Amino acid sequence: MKSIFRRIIEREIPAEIIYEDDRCIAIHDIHPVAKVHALIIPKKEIPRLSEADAADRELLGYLLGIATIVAAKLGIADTGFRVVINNGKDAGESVPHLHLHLLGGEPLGWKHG
Ligand code: DGP
Repeated sequence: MKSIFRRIIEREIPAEIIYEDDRCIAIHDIHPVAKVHALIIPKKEIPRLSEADAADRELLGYLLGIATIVAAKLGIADTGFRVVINNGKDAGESVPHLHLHLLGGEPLGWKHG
């Protein structure tokens, strides 16, 4: 079965697209937990970070670079932002298609800091 993000990439279901290239897509999260909450999603379907292999390392770095571009596009590059990957049950991962959360637009709490 296709992941929800695969369906967004293939335009089977709508999303607010912020950025797209041949390797990834960035969309607004449907359930934002911060004033600005975007998702950076690789088109390659890696279930989660712990299942990325050595050949995916360049892509992982690429996604971080795109996160900074998306932060700039959303106007949060100067005020600050956070990039998060939820991996597995304890992290609250709910979509098994790797994605980066980009959070900002307001001061962010840090319970585990
Ligand atoms: P995670 O818990 O790290 O697996 O995050 C999955 C995120 O995906 C969650 O913040 C909500 C978001 N999400 C789930 N379904 C959709 C959708 O159909 N559209 C959009 N834009 N976001 C979605």
